[in-house]
Amino acid sequence: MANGHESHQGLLHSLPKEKGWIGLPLYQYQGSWCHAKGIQAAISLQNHFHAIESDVILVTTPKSGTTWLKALAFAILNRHRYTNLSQNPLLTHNPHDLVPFFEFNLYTDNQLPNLSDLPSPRLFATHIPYPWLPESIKISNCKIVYLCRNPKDTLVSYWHFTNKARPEILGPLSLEKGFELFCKGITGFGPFWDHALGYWNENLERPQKVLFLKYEELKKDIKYQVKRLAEFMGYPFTIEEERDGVIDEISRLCSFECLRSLEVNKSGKSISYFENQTLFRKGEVGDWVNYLTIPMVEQFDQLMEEKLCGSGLTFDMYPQHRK
Ligand code: PAP
Repeated sequence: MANGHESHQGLLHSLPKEKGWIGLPLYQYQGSWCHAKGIQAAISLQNHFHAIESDVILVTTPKSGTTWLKALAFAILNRHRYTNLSQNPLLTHNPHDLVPFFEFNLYTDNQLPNLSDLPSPRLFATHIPYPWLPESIKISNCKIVYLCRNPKDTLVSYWHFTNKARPEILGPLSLEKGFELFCKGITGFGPFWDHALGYWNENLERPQKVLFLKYEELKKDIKYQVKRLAEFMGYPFTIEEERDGVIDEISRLCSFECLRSLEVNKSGKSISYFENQTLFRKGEVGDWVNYLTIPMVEQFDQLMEEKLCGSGLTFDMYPQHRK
């Protein structure tokens, strides 16, 4: 395990490197692609983080609904503190400011956060692939919630987002180039397939430990998925809460339309230098049909078949009737 600035630089020099999407290089570390700071933070996390049983860890690949999942988990776990909706911090804070990322916030730039005073249950988020998680997260009884999104929409969302974050001097990244990188697995914390399958397989083996959610299923029936999430985290809704419309309230508060309309999400920055408003683009299933060409779709479908064949992991690619 690397330690200190020099050994980190030494480690980076030894790794395969590719030009990333936003101008920062991505390095291939233990099978996954990541920017230099993310690798440093992941190593620091492995060395210093101690999970406790009540922790809840939210995991996603970038652009698969992280902001939504953070809002939902925060609203569910804190619902007794903020019974008056007008006082809910989600109305005045971006979800990324309420649920910290291990790699972008807590362990970035060699910080060693003191997490022992955080109220229980502690809620954290990460894009880190399963093999990079600290042992204490893997072996303790803490809970992992994984949210996945169909890879075509994830790719299109990632492409839009990174183009907004690219320095002007580099000009926009073409969709053809983004498509090529995504298919080669070169995305932040990618390959997408390995990331999703890492958590999918853990979910199959230990469903009490890892909950596997899909963006498209949240879109289809948010109330059912909110109930599922609350039960899994150990905070199920009571019959009275259900009767009083608490699930509806949380679903509405965390919806794309509601979050996007809030002042706090129209300006300012929460993750690194990314503008909050870039986190709320379209929020739909199936937007990829407006971008990918027929040859791209054919190539992608073949790749998806190869990568996911036999795993049991499937995705809805088109919008479905909502409940
Ligand atoms: P991150 O990984 O950088 O945090 P993340 O939140 O995972 O980003 O992804 C943003 C996507 O989720 C955007 O998708 P789009 O580009 O296809 O529009 C964004 O619109 C969508 N999104 C953000 N909040 C919500 C929400 N509350 N409900 C549904 N989709 C959402």
